[in-house]
Amino acid sequence: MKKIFVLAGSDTSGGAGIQADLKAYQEIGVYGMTALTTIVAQNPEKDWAHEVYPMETSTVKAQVKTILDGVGVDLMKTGMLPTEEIIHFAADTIEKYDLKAVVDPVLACKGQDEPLHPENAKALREVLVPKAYITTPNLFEASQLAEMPLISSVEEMKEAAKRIHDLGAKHVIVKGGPDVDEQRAIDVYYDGEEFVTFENDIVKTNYTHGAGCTFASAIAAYTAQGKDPNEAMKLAKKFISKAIQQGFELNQYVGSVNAYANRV
Ligand code: PXL
Repeated sequence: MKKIFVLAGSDTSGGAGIQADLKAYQEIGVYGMTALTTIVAQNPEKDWAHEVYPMETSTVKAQVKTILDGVGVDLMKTGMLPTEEIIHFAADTIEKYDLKAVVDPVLACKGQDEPLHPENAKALREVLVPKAYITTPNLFEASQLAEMPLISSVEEMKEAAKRIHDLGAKHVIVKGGPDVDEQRAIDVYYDGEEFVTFENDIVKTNYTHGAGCTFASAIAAYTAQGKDPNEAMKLAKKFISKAIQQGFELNQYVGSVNAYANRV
């Protein structure tokens, strides 16, 4: 059994964050271990506003010690990292244990185009993304990492992918969205030599909570199983398409993707 260590936040509502990782790993057949960096709660009295409760850095470090000194892993994956200190710790961990890392550079929850903390974008750009084997920014995150205005075309996605590769990330996957194309789900892959563009029809649904996390988690799982990044991305794209097709409502505010869809 291949093992992945996820350093990410808990999405209390269950579709994104560490919950998305564990569900995707279970479906794909990889063993997941988690070090929790922060807890995101959603407030039903405030239109489902996301409230973020970071963990103490010492608590994060204790979990990482359990996993890396106590067990050992084939791959590390990062998601929401709430403070500069934890971002630096993630980068140091990759270095110290010589890990292959999939970095999902989470800056905000869906629909919120303000980074949780602007200094985190800088730390991701300067210390963590340069150590990534694969990084998977969405359009907003890619624009922040590449220091570009908000991306709205495939050409700009490619330019951002190139700039992020120049930071040091070996493989860059920029996840598309309706700001680029309302009909097609377009993702751009770049490895420093060639661009590969992946396109699917967009599934008309609002039940997409957790889509970005689940896609990145599936890429991590296939990579841990030995697939190269391009192949991992193709398989992950199939995985997330099915999960989106069978997304479902949680409440009046949100619906989640459904990783289980890949079994049926
Ligand atoms: O989708 C980004 C994301 C990542 N991680 C956690 C989250 C969210 C969005 O809700 O809660 C923990």
